[in-house]
Amino acid sequence: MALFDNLKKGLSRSREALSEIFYMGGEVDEEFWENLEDTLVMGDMGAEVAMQVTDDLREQAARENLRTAPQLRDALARRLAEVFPRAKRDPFSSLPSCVLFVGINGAGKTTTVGKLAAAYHDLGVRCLIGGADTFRAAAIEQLQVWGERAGVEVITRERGGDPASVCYDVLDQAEARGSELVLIDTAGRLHTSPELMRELAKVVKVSRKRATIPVTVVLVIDATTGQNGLNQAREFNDALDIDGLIVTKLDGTAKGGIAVGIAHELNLPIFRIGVGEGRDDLQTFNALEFCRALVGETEGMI
Ligand SMILES: Nc1nc2c(ncn2[C@@H]2O[C@H](COP(=O)(O)OP(=O)(O)OP(=O)(O)O)[C@@H](O)[C@H]2O)c(=O)[nH]1
Ligand SMILES: [Mg+2]
Repeated sequence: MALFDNLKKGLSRSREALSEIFYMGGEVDEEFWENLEDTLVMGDMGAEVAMQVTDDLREQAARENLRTAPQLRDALARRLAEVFPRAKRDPFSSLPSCVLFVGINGAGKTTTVGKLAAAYHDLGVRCLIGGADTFRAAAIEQLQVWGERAGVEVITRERGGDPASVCYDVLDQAEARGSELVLIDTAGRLHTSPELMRELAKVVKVSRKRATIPVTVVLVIDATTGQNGLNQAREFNDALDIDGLIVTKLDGTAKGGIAVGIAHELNLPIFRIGVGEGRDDLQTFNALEFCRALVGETEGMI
């Protein structure tokens, strides 16, 4: 399946609501614009983005005489795509690079590390996985399974080990081996726990200090958490100064619009998106493609 089809399939539930307003059967009238704004708000994009985008699109529609559903859809997708800040540097392809994955429990950190390791190993990049989730024994095993699947070595410590020390070891090893891409998994934690956030801040600090290669901190967010994802992102960003995002579980959620809301609110780039549990279900983020999949592009008149 082509990447775009895969993304479209994944976002089908998010798209349903938006699609409906393009099939009202009536005019592009006041009600249409109100419906559009409401639908964007309901789609987890946030009130500010919804208002701004609707106002801009309304002006554009008047100026350019846009009246058909395909024209309006296209303009909407383009306008929404502008909301996303562009990544200045992609930490997975600008090598050498060390990336720390942080986020709440179950967001998809370990899976994302596994998918990336598999993809870049296949491309011939010398990868190394660091297991700084020493909190659960199962976490180390899960990462090792991914490491075997990807053909990439995992460096970790026994359960209960200090996560910052793991990072130190991993970066030592990476340097000794000339690893090009170092992917470090951390333990999930609630953004509301100051103690655990301090521990993570230490992990980041130690890694930045030890590393001789650029260190990027990536927040992994589960799209299905909707607005709560936005709160998590704010707290993690305040505590750690996040460099960018990976949004997971965009397959089958009706809350895909949260990606727009978070990227806008925190002004952070999205590096990758997760669209399934398998090793190939991770895609490079393309704002326009994403917004087209979100808005839909079927034929039809309003
Ligand atoms: N459908 C879907 N499931 C995903 C995706 N990414 C991860 N998952 C699933 O989400 C669950 C949690 O993923 P993990 O990678 O273990 O999450 P984590 O952030 O490492 O969790 P903790 O280590 O407990 O904090 C697993 O069942 C994954 O298969 C995705 O993009 N789509
Ligand atoms: Mg994990």
